[in-house]
Amino acid sequence: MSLINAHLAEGIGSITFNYDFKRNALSEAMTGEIAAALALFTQEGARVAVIRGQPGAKVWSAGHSVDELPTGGHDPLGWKDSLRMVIREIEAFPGPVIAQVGGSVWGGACELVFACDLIVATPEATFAATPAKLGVPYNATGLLTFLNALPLHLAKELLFTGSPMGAARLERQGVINHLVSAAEIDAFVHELAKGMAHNAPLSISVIKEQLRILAGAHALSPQDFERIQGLRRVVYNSADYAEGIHAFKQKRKPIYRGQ
Ligand code: KFV
Ligand code: KFV
Repeated sequence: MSLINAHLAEGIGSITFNYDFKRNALSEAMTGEIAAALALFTQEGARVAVIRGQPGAKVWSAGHSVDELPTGGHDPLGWKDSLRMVIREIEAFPGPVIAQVGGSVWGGACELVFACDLIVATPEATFAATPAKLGVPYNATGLLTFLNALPLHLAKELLFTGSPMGAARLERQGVINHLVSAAEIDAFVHELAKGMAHNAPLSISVIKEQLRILAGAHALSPQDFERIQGLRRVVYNSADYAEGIHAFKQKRKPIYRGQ
């Protein structure tokens, strides 16, 4: 069974999540299919990609597959982690990627949306960034995605509370490009995509890559990098991290002790 539906027409590639029984969690299999679809779209000369949920789905995506967050001293968000890989594929896609969002968005799926080039959401969509609910030490490039998409205090509120934030508030802050009703969002996104698909693709792809490089141009000394990795290691080696993952699997509230 396919976890996504991929479709390419008029230079617009669309990826529709089809993994509702696990609430479109971004498992290795799921992110692998997204990456393969983006690669196929690139090969077929697609100008724009759209990532979307099924119409009417209550959950857009439940985020990283908690089953695949490693315990036992391994970095949960290392270079080869499936979420990290799919974020890089979205950034590397040579045209605009539009996130078309309805329903709730959780954890790493918030980052996936924020990594897209444009965001169109229904007024009912919500975003909850939940690493602090699970005890996960988010990684530096992942936080940079938040930092480049949101004002600092809004990013902190999302990450520290782990509570759902409504799309209207994010639209007012310029995080979401457009709020469109569920009845009209398909047609709206199609028009938006079509407009960009008719523009010069080389101009767009090089501007996108320049913006990525410029937005990521933060000098980090080897010492600071090692400090960040060391701090994160303490978190993923902690009893709290193991507790967060176990509690999720046992469908109960975690008890955190700060160690
Ligand atoms: N990973 C793995 N399995 C998941 C999952 C996830 N993130 N989210 C849901 N599932 C499974 C769940 O265990 C259940 O499986 C099925 O999907 C339906 O979920 O085998 P089972 O028991 O049928 P339900 O029953 O929970 O669905 P629902 O009552 O509709 O609630 C939906 C939702 C999204 C509110 C709930 O599933 C939920 O809270 N999911 C976790 C959301 C979350 O905190 N995600 C963050 C994951 S960690 C992350 O992304 C990162 C990078 N980070 O740093 O924290
Ligand atoms: N460069 C050279 N000539 C220009 C020009 C421009 N950007 N914009 C207008 N003209 C000339 C036009 O050729 C015409 O000359 C006169 O100004 C009046 O323009 O010798 P002509 O034929 O009389 P119209 O007739 O086009 O005026 P109007 O009907 O009032 O329309 C105005 C406007 C602004 C909507 C239209 O001229 C237009 O679309 N201009 C081009 C707008 C544009 O795309 N600019 C971006 C340029 S490229 C750029 O800035 C950069 C850095 N970039 O990277 O793309």
